[in-house]
Amino acid sequence: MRPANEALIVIDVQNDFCPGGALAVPDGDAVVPRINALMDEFQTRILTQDWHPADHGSFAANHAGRQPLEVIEMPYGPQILWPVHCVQDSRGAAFHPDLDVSRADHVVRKGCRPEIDSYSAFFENDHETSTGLDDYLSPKGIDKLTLVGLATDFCVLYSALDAVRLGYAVTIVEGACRGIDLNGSLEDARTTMLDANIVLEP
Ligand code: VGL
Ligand code: ZN
Repeated sequence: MRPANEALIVIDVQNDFCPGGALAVPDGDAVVPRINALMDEFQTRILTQDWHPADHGSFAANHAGRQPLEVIEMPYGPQILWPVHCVQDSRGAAFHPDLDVSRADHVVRKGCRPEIDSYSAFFENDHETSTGLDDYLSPKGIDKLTLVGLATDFCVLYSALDAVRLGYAVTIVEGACRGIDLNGSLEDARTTMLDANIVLEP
């Protein structure tokens, strides 16, 4: 068992990010057995859930004439437009049925406001609006995080970078993550992670 200062953060292991889902990450469901096994090792286990209203601004369908994967300028910076995914209370937003959610200590729902996307488990994409996760972890004396889940090059990456900024020591278990890999974003994400002193484990 890992010491009490460590937590496992499981990012967005939801149906829509798995094969057959609206924003399927190749081989996304393959992370589930490994993540269930990792949950045995940690005393604190957090799940995040992408949780968008139907009128969310990250959906291409909500911008006339726009297609998924086009980039638009939002007040908080560039926004990649996505297919409609993880709509609140939909089957696509539910956790993968084999993920052992019963062992989660806390669930963070993010991307709930129509006007702003949230890749990170800690802050929305304005890098200011908190999800409350840091307020949950730090009073428990947790200062070391292991991140796993979907997608490596988006929500795992941004969560890890914010965690480093907040002062956590961060490890990503690459074997328990899968990426979207848009125009080389997976390799770029690895470089960014290593530059930020994030430990990459196989
Ligand atoms: C994600 C794109 C849009 C993710 C969420 O979980 O990585 N990616 N929403
Ligand atoms: Zn999303």
